[in-house]
Amino acid sequence: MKYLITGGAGFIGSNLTNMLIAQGHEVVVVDDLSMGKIENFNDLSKVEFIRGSIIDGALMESVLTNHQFDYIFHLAAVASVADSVARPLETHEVNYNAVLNILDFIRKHQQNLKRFVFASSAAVYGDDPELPKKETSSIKPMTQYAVDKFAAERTAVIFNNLYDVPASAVRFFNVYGPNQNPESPYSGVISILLDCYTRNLHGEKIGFTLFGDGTQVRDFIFIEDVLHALLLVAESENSLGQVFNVGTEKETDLNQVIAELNKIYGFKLPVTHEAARVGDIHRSVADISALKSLGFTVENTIFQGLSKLVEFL
Ligand code: NAD
Ligand code: UD2
Repeated sequence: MKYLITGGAGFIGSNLTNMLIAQGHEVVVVDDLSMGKIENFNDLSKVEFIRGSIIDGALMESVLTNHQFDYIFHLAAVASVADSVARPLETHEVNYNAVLNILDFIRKHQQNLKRFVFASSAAVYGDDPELPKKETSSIKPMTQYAVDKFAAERTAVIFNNLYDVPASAVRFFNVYGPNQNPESPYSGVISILLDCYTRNLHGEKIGFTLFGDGTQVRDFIFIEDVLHALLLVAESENSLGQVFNVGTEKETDLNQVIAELNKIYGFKLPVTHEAARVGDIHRSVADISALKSLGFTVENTIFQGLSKLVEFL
């Protein structure tokens, strides 16, 4: 099969690319390397890598006219909520306008596509007290990031319904695993934490900055489970035109994550507290009944996932 993965050099995209390549598929990646890294690929010689931005319409049109894809995973985005708060206009260009453009090229040029899968986010639900979040829960975006993710997933569904572009969307909760770039201050909290532990192990005295009191709750899902969910959604007939939460249905607060990592590493990480981030959500946990109806099961608890990740590093 032939796959296009936008954002394929990033965290989720590179894990997906490496898995598909290992299974013998052809993969084309478009990534501007703003967050992703070439080194994330296990074997660059097997990837058709195109360095460029998804907001470059001419580039995307040429990619979508020169290849016929079986599956497209659209993962490229300004992927951080905090980054989107700092750069709302750029976020909108990348996270919404580029998606509309790509869907329109797909409508014109990709007649044999089996599925376009759009990476949306749990951020669309906002901080509404109703938990767990179902796909039918109220949508209360609190940032430009969340507004654009919701708009783009609706556009994907509309292109499915009006123009027969086969499309589905997934709302990721908090994904963690190898290749999550810890260098950006906006990276996922688990990758930042692991970077702090590793640097302390190597003799640096690095403290972790905890925004808020650590009682914020997330539904952390390990990358292996996410890849499984992505393939299920892409390949299932019943997922056509639908949106799926991708989480574990388990709540973990940051204090628990730090306590577990202190146990795994065998020392106590120094922590300093700062005010909660603007736009931060206090509690987030998924209802994944819809994903389970496609045959999904969660294989890794947060503690199994963290142990595997620490071993991998
Ligand atoms: P990531 O930042 O590691 O990956 C995104 C990739 O997109 C990067 O490689 C980056 O270089 C690339 N990119 C950014 N702007 C681009 C542009 N204009 N043109 C081409 N490439 C561009 O993030 P990730 O965690 O792998 O997230 C993948 C997708 O999943 C994103 O759409 C993100 O919003 C969504 N998501 C992730 C999480 C999570 O927990 N990681 C949660 C919810 C949603
Ligand atoms: C994640 C996704 C985001 C969006 C959202 C959906 C990442 C990087 N971002 O945002 O794309 O889809 O989920 O709800 O996965 N924190 C600290 N110290 C740090 C870094 C973070 O205390 O150095 C806190 C942060 O304030 C937040 C929590 O950790 O309360 C999780 O932060 P995050 O950036 O990992 O993820 P989140 O949920 O903001």
